[in-house]
Amino acid sequence: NGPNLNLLGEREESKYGKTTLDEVEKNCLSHAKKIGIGIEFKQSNIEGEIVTMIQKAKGVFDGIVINAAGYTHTSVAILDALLAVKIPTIEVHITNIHNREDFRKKSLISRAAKGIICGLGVNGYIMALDSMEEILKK
Ligand code: CA2
Repeated sequence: NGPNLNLLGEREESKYGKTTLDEVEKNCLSHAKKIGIGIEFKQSNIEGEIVTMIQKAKGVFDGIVINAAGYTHTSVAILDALLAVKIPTIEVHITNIHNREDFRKKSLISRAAKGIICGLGVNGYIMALDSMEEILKK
């Protein structure tokens, strides 16, 4: 989770919903347990920290689910990190980035993603876990 997602459920509720990031984390942890996968849930407002998280995932995690938030549209560094680690990646967005401002329509990180889930609210994270479990099983 990228910048400002720590504000989830506290501001801009009409756009991003009422669920807090802590609640999204709890829901993901309990769903992961249910489908038999282990996850770590992380957030940073700092681009370089996200790059480091991705680099450190190599050899530790089998998959990455990422909502890079505002960095989705700007970060060559996050794209390069995802391309470098070659870990199956699913991109998630709470909102439909294609029916918002033009600058949100382009995701730089999609090039490294197996698939994208957007516009389905925070339930997109749960769907991404299910899809990741399917991908890893194959
Ligand atoms: O729809 C998404 O999940 C986004 O990744 C959210 C980003 C936005 O820049 C992307 O274009 C689409 C923004 C995350 C900021 O989240 C906030 C939550 C509550 C209050 C303010 C910001």
